[in-house]
Amino acid sequence: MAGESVTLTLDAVHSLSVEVLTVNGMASDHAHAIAKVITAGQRDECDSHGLYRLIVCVRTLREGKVVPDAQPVIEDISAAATRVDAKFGYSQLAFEMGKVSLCEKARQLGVSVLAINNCFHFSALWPEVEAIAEEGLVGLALTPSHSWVAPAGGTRPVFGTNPIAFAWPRSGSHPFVFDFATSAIARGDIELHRRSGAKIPLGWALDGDGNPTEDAEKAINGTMLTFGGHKGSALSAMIELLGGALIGDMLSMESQRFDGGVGATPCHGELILAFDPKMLGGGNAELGQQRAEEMFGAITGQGARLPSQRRFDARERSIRNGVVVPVPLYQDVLKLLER
Ligand code: NDP
Ligand code: PYC
Repeated sequence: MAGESVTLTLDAVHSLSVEVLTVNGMASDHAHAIAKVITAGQRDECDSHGLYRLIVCVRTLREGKVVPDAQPVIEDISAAATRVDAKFGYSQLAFEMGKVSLCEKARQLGVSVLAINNCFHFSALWPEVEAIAEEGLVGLALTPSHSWVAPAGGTRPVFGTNPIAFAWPRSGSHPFVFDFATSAIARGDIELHRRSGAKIPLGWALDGDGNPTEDAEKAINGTMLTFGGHKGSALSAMIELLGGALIGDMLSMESQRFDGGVGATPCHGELILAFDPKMLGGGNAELGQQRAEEMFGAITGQGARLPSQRRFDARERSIRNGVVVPVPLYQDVLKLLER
C-alpha cells in the first residue's frame, strides 16, 4: 500500500468482487457475471462504475431488494425480437443469455432487438455494445435508472441518468464506441465527488431550492440536469419510452418509487439492438467500412480523439500495471466482507 492508493491486479479486483458479493448472499453465477463488469470498469478507469459499485450492490442485497439467485427466462418473441425476464436479479446474466439470440437474429434478418425486463441495472453499457461489436455487428443499448434528473426548463426530477451506448466494429482496431449518460454526468461521478469532498462544475445539478450548485452533497439531495439542454432532455425522454414504456417495464419515476427510499440499484428494463453490416450494406459492406474509416481518420487527423480512446489507453495500462484504487474506497470495499 503506497500513500493514498493501493495497486491491485485485475485478478485481485475480480476475486475481491466475487468474494464481496458471495459473502453477502449473491449466487455464484451472478457474482461472477457482475465481477466481470466491475473489473472491466476499474480496468478502463471508469471509476464511477468499477469497484465503487460494490457498495450499492451490497446495499441492494442486504436490503433484500434484488433476488440473489434469480434465473433469467428467455422468450422468443418474434423472428427479430428476444425478451429476457431477469426475474428481479441483476442484469448481467440476462444480457449474457440474450446476446446469443440477439446476434443470431441480427445475422438472419439484418436487425434484431433484445428487451431485458425486471433487472437491477448498475453497470456501464459499453461492455455490452463492445460484446456485440466483437461479433462483427453494430450495437446500440439504452436503459432508464432512478428519477434524479429534471427536464430542460424544469426543476423537479423526472428522468433517470439514462445512458445510451453505441458500438461500430472495425477490423484491426478497437470498435468505435461511445457510452454516456443523458444527464450532464453520471450520478456515480457526483457520488465520487461527494466522497472526496471535491466541488462539482456548475451545470451538473440544482440544489433543493432549484438553484445551480457546486456542492456534490446538495446535488445528490437536489436535482441533476440533462446534458445539452433540451436536446439531452428529449433523448432522455426517448430512453424512458424505448427502455421502459415500449417494452412493458418501469420508467425511472416508477423505479424510484419501487426503491422506497432504500438507495438500491435501479430496477427496470433495457433495450438493445444489433445491426448486421453485411446484411444491410447493399452487397458492399466493405465500402461502408471504408466510409466509416474515412470519417474516423478525418476526426483523428485534426487532433480530435474518438470516444473511448481514453478507455482503451487505460485498459492497456491496467493490463500491464494493475489498477490504482484510492485507499478509502479499498477499505470501504473490504468492510463489505464483514457480515
Ligand atoms: P462521460 O461524460 O465521462 O463520457 C461519455 C463518452 O464520451 C465516453 O464514451 C467518453 O469516452 C467520451 N468522451 C469524453 N470526452 C471526450 C472527448 N474529449 N472527445 C471524445 N469523446 C469523449 O460519461 P458519463 O458520465 O455520461 O457516463 C459514464 C458511464 O456511466 C457510462 O459508461 C454509462 O453507461 C454509465 N451510466 C450507467 C447508468 C445505468 O443506469 N446503468 C446510468 C448513467 C450512466 P472515454 O470513456 O474514452 O473518455
Ligand atoms: O451513475 O447515474 C449513474 C448510474 C445509475 C445507475 C447506475 N449508474
